[in-house]
Amino acid sequence: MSGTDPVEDVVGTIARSAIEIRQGLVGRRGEADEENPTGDRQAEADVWADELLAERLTAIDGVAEYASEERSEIVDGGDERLHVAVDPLDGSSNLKSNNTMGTVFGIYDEPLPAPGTSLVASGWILYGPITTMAYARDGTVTKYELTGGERAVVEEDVTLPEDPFVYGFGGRVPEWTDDFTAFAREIESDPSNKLRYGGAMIGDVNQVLTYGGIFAYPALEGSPRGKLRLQFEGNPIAYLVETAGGRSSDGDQSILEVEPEDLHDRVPVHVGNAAWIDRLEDALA
Ligand code: FDP
Repeated sequence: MSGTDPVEDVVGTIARSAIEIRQGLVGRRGEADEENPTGDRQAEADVWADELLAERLTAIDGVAEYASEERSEIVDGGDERLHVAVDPLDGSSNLKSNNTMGTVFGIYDEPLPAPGTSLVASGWILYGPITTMAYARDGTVTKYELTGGERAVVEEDVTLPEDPFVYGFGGRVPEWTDDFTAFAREIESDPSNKLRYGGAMIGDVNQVLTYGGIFAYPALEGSPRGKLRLQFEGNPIAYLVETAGGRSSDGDQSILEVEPEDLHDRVPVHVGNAAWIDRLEDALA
């Protein structure tokens, strides 16, 4: 496929495929007999959505590489400019209980693994009661509703609301560090703040984009790099939240500044309103 704007071709293809992915979840809710490269058990739908996106995205003129959380090797698309990293089904452990999930994408202009500073666009699809997309490019975030092959703009120039009040923190509480626990207790102790945690990063980050607040999957005692993957999850959501006027942090610096060593690197993730991420970094310092 070749249009005049390969970034737009990639995003359009993901948006159209998302409708099919959503429909294709029916009948694919079982477990595959495999683990992904970071050791998570894969659902049948993870493997299927990954194969569908790999085939479609590498067929686009302008796509040099396709990489995904669900496969160890990068798929080579030829000598082109864009390097696409995807989490085909984020939160797929929610499939069994029929709860929220998403598809996350980052479009880099450097070979993978690449730092978040080389992202040219990123976004996510949210499979909620309806299917929506949040998309960051050229310094602006747009929200869409996806129906059939179409995408309809519902909000342009999206920014995080000024008065944050939702929070969602992943990882087992006994495994949080003392400093993170102290920060979480401080946020919880304010009666105007509310817990919003659904177990799928995209659902939880979309709460923050909608109402203002913070989402974190922090460093854990037994897992100092946390759980979430830098290329496929940390960078794309950091890029979008920062474009919407928020901040991201690995505990110390913007996630976008983290230099990757391996395609499947993990990173502690904290994203949200700047004032809360500032407080978090002070608490972890
Ligand atoms: P999942 O394993 O279901 O795909 O990175 C994946 C992710 O879900 C995130 O969407 C979610 O925020 C996190 O893992 C949940 O992890 P825990 O099971 O440790 O709570």
